[in-house]
Amino acid sequence: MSERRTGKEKSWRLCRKKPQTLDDDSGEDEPRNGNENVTLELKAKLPKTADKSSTYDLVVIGGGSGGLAAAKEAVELGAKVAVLDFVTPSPQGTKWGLGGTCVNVGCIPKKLMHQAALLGEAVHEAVAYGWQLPDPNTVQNDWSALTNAVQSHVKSVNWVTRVELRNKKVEYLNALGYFKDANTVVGVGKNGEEKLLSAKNIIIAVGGRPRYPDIPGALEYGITSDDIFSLDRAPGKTLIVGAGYIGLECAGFLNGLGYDTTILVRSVVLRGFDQQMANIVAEEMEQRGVHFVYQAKPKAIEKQDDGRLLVHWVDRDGALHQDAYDTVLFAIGRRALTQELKPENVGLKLIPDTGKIDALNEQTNIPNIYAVGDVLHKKPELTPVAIHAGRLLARRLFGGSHEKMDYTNVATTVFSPLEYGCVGLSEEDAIALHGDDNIEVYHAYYKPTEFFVPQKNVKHCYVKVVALRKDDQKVIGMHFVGPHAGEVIQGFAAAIKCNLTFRALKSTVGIHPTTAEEFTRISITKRSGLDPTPQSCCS
Ligand code: FAD
Ligand code: NA7
Repeated sequence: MSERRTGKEKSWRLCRKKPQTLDDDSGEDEPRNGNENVTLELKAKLPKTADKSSTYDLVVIGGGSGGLAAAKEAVELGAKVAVLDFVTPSPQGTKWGLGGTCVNVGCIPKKLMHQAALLGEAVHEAVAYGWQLPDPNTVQNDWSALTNAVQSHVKSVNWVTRVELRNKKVEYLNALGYFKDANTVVGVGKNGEEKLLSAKNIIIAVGGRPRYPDIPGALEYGITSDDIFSLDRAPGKTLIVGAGYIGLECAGFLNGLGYDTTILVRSVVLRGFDQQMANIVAEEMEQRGVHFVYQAKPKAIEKQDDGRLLVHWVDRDGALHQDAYDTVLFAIGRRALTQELKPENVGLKLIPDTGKIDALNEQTNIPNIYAVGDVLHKKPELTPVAIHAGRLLARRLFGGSHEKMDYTNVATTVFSPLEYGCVGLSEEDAIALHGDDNIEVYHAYYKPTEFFVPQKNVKHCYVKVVALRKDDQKVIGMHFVGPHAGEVIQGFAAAIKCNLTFRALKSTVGIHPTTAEEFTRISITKRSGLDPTPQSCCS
């Protein structure tokens, strides 16, 4: 473990020569595919490193959510830190700047596209509220304007991130890192030039990239979430392969933007999530026009003479089907980028198949090598998880802290058109863990006030609380399908962290009229068999 720095050393750090100037062209901030019109002109530069070798308290491989959080925290605590970040272009040639998945090809562009789709829906609602608009059915989204706007924002975040690293004196290298030995990382720049970085501690924060199925045509013609947010043409009729978090979200916003969208579901929707809630989400999406093909696996993709993609798939009975699409997007899970680190050079153990790292308290089997974020085995693949774990790890390494990351009760939200937020256990996991007799499930359908005037379908607005049956009924899971689910569930996640009981939830006074208050009004147990449908908005 690294020693802590004293206050004296800290002031030395603050006075030492600035480690970097942004004066070497990395070229990584050039416009992406089809976004030559991106207005923000960035002249970002790589730090000029005079030496071919340097020594650090901490080298972080991967400048995404977890790596940057750890690096910034470590530097605040007086450590000398370098971060390597490098994006290998996708098979379709898409690349991006500093900041990792969330900022460039994940949470942020996804939420912006989700918002774009919600606004399209709002146009129709606005008319019911008296807004005088052109016929909403003639209103269309301009894909190129949307991707340009999204990419402009992403570029601005890339830039701010680089400036922040410079200001905080974190040394940044646009280089692909691999292990030479347990204390040496080799950084390979774009031009192939190698730099050695010696480090007392190394954090692996390389995240993952989308997987492709091993079928003919997948790599040539398919795209993934790496490409969709900067696609240089409107996606048109789209097939999404995979019905996990990313597949459903992409299908949701593409359908909302007006594109004919189909999801190929191998087994179930949103595996790992509460299946009753997952099916409500899917049913709601289906009602909006998303097509679901269940129990189907892709077999091949061919390019037709007209440029469209002919997709062949097999159903559960082995029968073959085909249809033509303009875009095929794979969302079949992500691969950890650990093989590229040359783990064999240090004896780093990886989980076979997934390449993930099983690290107790983020420490790998090599004592001075740590890992945070999406590379971790059986940990939630979420940005705030990576950030929190990275920060706590840096505090333990350089700040004398003993606080460990708690990976339980992490809230999340699927940004499907009608969002699904949850925290804690699913109903089935709660039953598996505690037994049916020891679990009480409360549930209710509800009617958001804002849905009445435009006569929006309330059929799928549903809340569920999973509690233990004994004593004050500790709440162990909360599930919400409805508008702004993420905003609703976040505060309840804090309550669960504070050992929320059903009794405390029921004694909480709601805010009326909101959808979050439905959790405070919930009273019908599934066990009772009573109808959970409300008679009025205020019943
Ligand atoms: P990353 O952010 O992936 O960063 C790793 C970085 O390391 C990358 O820049 C990579 O290029 C770089 N790298 C890899 N190998 C090397 C190497 N050898 N040398 C140098 N650099 C390397 N999470 C949420 O919380 N909310 C959401 O709404 C959400 N939506 C998502 C939507 C999509 C479409 C996707 C794909 C993900 C989403 N996520 C969301 C997940 C979130 O993006 C990840 O959990 C998070 O980015 C993980 O952070 P990380 O630091 O582990 O890795
Ligand atoms: P997930 O959540 O692992 O979902 C992957 C989906 O793809 C899931 O429905 C799988 O079906 C399906 N899948 C997996 N392999 C195949 C193949 N070969 N063919 C067809 N379908 C397949 O991954 P995501 O990419 O959606 O999300 C990853 C994380 O990113 C997520 O946890 C968020 O936190 C952010 P299955 O259920 O296995 O049958």
